[in-house]
Amino acid sequence: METKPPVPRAILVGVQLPGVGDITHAASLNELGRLVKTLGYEVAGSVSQKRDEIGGGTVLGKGRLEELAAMTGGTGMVGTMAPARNAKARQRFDDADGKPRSTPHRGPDPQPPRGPEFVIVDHEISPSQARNLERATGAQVLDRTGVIVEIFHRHAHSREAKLQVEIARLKYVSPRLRESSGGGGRQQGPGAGESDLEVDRRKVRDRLAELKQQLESIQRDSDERRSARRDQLRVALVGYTNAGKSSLMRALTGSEVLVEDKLFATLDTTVRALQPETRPRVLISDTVGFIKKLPHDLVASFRSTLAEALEASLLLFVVDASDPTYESQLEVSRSVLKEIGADAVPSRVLLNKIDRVSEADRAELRVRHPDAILLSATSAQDVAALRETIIAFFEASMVEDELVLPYAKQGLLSDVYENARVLSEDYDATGCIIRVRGLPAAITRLRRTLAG
Ligand SMILES: Nc1nc2c(ncn2[C@@H]2O[C@H](COP(=O)(O)OP(=O)(O)OP(=O)(O)O)[C@@H](O)[C@H]2O)c(=O)[nH]1
Ligand SMILES: [Mg+2]
Repeated sequence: METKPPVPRAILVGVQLPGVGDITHAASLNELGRLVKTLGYEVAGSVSQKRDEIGGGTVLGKGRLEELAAMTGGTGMVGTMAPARNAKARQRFDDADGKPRSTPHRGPDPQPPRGPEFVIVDHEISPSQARNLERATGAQVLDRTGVIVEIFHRHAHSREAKLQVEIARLKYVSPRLRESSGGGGRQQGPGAGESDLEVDRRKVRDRLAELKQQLESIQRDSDERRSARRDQLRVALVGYTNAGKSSLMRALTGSEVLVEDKLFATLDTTVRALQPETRPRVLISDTVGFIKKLPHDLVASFRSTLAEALEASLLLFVVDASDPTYESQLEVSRSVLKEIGADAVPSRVLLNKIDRVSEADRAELRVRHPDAILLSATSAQDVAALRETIIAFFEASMVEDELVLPYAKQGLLSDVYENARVLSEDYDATGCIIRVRGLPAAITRLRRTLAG
């Protein structure tokens, strides 16, 4: 028999605040469910309540809290008499009769029946609210930020992304550190006089400083790489998570980037040349996706990953047009880009996954977004048309000019071919006279290299 660990189960908790419509509220909970599934948990149910604010000790009112506790097998009580969660030897209760299902400390139970182990709140909650909810439900409590940070943690591949996520994670975890339950708190030796909690916090601070230093040195390298690409033709695919950025990246560049029906499949920026290659070539970058209520620290830490987008000449805003909340996704993407200062870059909206949209809805999309491009990443024809649009965009800002390549510098000819389109080559006494078409900045740089 297979001995796979059981899939953890989670109950979602949402509070519908004044001004938030039913559809938006439901979509947000639905998205939280997808995030939770991305973590590998099963969604076992949800509890939601209309309230004026998220404030208050337990997020939910008393009645809803009891309802939630009944689902997880908790006591529903927050008082200090209620047992705080203890991950290893937690007492589990049957949903129906409230009796313990297994006696703790009796060794592994082969198939212990269990209630959902996680309660996941669709808002950012305070450490004390989390603690109270844990007491009442007997489950481990995470909020939306915690889930996103955890997904980022699992999906980060490059060293830069890993460092960025580790920083965001420590910033998230440190205020949630609490006095470890195991005894005294005071200790001997270095750091004597500090409580365990103070020691933990100091370790976190030291680690954060160390990580930031490492990140800065990596970022210096990638800044250099980026500035070397500055006068190249660059397009960044940006937009909401799962919109199809990586699918378009694959289709446009023939690269094997990861495409998955998961939120935050991509965390690292990938840069590849548009295929079939153009002269000068166009570089496309695939970027990390955005999401509603993206934790601020993550936005800040991904600023450098998104610097790629900032320096692009053209942003392609990818939107999943088959998603009923696509308008708000577009809004979120715009506001994140504004936050990182990329709102001045020329952009085009790509309404993707149009193959899933009915003819009537397509007509409406065209009316609402007359400047947008309707397409499907799965259609070769649509992708070819997008390629033409990209080329035309750059073509419009290109100029024709003449460069002189002295005979002594023939080695630089490949540099010219890389960065501009060569229209003709003529030879005279001074060297090679090359007529080129390219971006003004690229031509200026080439002229400087050839003369210097
Ligand atoms: N039907 C249809 N599905 C698509 C289209 N484009 C992408 N998908 C699917 O949508 C899912 C997400 O696609 P990705 O390309 O990974 O999306 P992404 O924007 O890179 O997502 P993240 O990296 O998570 O931010 C995958 O299951 C794709 O196969 C499309 O035009 N039509
Ligand atoms: Mg992706």
